[in-house]
Amino acid sequence: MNQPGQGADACGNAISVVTLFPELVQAVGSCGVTGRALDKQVLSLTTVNPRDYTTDKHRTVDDRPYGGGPGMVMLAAPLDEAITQAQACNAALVAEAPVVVHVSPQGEQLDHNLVVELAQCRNLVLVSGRYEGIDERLIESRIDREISIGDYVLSGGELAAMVIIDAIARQLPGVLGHEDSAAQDSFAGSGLLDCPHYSRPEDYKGMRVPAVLMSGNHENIRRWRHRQALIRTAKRRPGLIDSLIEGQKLSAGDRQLLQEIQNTE
Ligand code: 4HQ
Repeated sequence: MNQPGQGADACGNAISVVTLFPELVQAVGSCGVTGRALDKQVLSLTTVNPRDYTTDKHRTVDDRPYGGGPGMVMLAAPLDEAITQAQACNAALVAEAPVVVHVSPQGEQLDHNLVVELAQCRNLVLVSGRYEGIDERLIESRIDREISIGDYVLSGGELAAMVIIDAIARQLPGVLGHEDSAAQDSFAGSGLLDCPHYSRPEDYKGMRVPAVLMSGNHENIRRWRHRQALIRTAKRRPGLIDSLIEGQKLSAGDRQLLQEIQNTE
């Protein structure tokens, strides 16, 4: 399907989003890190509107739910055609088989590990619904995986798709500079929350920058930042610490440090 020299290597990761609001989704590609990923062609972002795959005069994409109740359901047929088109868009750019994801509160919850996994998938179709959701038969027949960005309800899947796209983009090689590489992100290396950050001025309304950060002693600075990350994670997200201990991801030194922190409270 792909010409030699084209396809996977030339085009990086291909993401195509099935959405009734393509301009909303395209906005994620118009600035910042995600914009740079498109400019550098390590990412391609296309949108397919299911409304363009309707056959009736009113271009109907939704209808009332069988069994009654409030709201509308997105019809299977236009989505079916739109997914096929989205797969064709990606296939023109990458050789890898597509993974079709439905963004939905019923899906598995997004976290750093899932983002890394999705970033390794070169061919992603994100299906973003509106109204009460999409016909279950479309999910059964066309969706490989359902992903949620959290336990709350959005008015549509577009923002969830954009969250996923943004998180993937910063994992792609060459998108972030060396300084702020994704490997240095909170979660990535250590699985801990990030340490606090400071910039000029040294004194802001009487609040001073911690002296260690002004010391020029890089080993002390590294240790202080790591300690801060541990303290914050233990205080704010004790569950994260528990899973790190369970997965044997904390060094003896870190566990010792946590003991000390607990004892000094
Ligand atoms: N949606 N994580 C689309 C969400 C959601 C979430 C609500 C998805 C409405 C139609 N998606 N339906 N949370 O709230 O992914």
